[in-house]
Amino acid sequence: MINVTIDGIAVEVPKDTTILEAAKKLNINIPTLCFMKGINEPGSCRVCVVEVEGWRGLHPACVTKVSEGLVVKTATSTVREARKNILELIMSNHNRECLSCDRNLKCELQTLCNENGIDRLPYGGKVDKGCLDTSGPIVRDPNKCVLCGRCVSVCSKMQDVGVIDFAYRGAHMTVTTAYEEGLAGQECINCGQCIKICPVGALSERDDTARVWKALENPELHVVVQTAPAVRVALGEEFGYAPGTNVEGKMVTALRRLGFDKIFDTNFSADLTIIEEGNELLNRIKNGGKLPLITSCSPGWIKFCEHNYHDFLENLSTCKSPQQMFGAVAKSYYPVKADVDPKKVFVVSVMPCTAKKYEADREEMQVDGLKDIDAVITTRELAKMIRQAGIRFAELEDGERDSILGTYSGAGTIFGNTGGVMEAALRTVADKLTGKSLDSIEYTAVRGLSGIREATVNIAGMDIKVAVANGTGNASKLLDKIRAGEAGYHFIEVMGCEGGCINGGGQPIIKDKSTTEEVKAARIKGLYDIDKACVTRKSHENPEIQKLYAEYLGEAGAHKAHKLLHTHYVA
Ligand code: HC1
Ligand code: SF4
Repeated sequence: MINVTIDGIAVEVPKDTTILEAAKKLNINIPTLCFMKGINEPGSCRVCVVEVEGWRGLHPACVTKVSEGLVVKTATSTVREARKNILELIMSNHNRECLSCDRNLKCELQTLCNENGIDRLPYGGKVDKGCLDTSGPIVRDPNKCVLCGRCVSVCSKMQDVGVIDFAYRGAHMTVTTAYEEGLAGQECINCGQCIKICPVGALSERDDTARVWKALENPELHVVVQTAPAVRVALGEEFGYAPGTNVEGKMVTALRRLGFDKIFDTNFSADLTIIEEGNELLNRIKNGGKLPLITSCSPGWIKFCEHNYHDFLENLSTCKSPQQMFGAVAKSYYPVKADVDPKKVFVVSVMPCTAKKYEADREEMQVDGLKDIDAVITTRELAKMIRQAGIRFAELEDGERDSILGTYSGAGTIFGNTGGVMEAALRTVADKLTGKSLDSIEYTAVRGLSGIREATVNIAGMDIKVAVANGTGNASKLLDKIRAGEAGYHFIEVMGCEGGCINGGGQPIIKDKSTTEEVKAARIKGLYDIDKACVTRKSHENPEIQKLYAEYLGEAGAHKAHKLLHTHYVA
């Protein structure tokens, strides 16, 4: 152990601890900007500089390791003045449209300026580092970029994509794409993890709220909405609730107040996905089909696979994602039952995911010329609409979802957690294989937050080997092992974002990034708690799903189901 003194307080820390970590142990907050533990640790922005007794100059606390007897001062006048100068220089190269910025009040740079005595901006402010990129669902504003490099690291190291990087030198340095093309023309998977890690408003999602308002105000349209599993345990954060709080009831009332004709649920179509995907898995196992079967509900993952793992395209389940399945039944089965013109049904999705905007616009995602989904907004955009409508969210009564696409099981709910799709599928497959309604339904081996999880599940005497990978970076590792013949499975779940949809690129921004893991865990717990409280916890026992098959679809995988609910992929 090493003894150090920080701001006059002695502390003992293990070897290789940084000054930043040692200070944290003493509850001393050294401000940071570029630093993101385990993801981006370049020590480049210099916001975290401190004084060390006997050492010349100032030193970045995030990368300087402690040594025996070190005496550190984190807030001397020299340190405070240096931090202020650094922040003033960063602000001089930053488009200061704070009042109208998407990140206003959640901007780390704004907080740093507030907390470090910036009350005037002595230098410039007009920045011209490139054009706004609005080519796809991920919007990039180079003039707000502060060159911290966090997005570059997330995209390359965590997601294994690497479509953005530093270019040019000195004052001309920018973060950009190859040939400075729009992100939509690149191999960007639209996961939005760069948005979430950006400390300022340089990255955001395309705002589709105007299209939704317009549809809501069009008396000719019948506007229905679905909300993804993970939205209900995160939306509350936008209104002051703790992460993981289930605000489904208030969300339903808010959606009704906004003017949606029907409030439905993606959890319902997640149950539908399980019927189709479970059937596909059993067929592939029994009939010698392509294994492992790999889940296909995460559009970021699908695009990643199409770009980088062509040899696994046949392994992907042909099932559309729950978002798309919902749209397909909302424009076929629902109009028949509700006696409305399918051409007048406008389907809005509220998703925790930015890639769902891309998925909805894929050419294959339509049936008989009707797009499954007409508009996708993120959890953040829904919060924006609620605020714009002057709705006081906390004061709302709980509302009930509508029939006939609104009832769900616990299995459909846990889709939003990494491992959830796998567990939901196993609940149904186990009942099908044994011909019984099993009581033991919690497959805890596939739960958790570790990047890759593997298990062998014995069902009706058959060993089913499964694996779960969350985040495309972890998916790469798993698929590389399979390619090298070092691993083999029957069924794999892949989600594009670490933690699954609860951590999607469209979820509320976590202002204090050091709490990210706790926030993820709380949202995960929120979904498992809902699952536990559900009367029906298996997809095939959802009465609205049973009715849909009995009255409209017929058998799983049969002609009608195939036409509406399945798709193909592009090499
Ligand atoms: Fe997801 Fe899914 S779980 S992909 O994370 O399969 O977005 O929540 O809606 O489609 O159901 C997202 C979440 C979501 C789909 C489902
Ligand atoms: Fe990279 Fe994902 Fe951002 Fe695209 S959306 S630039 S893949 S992190």
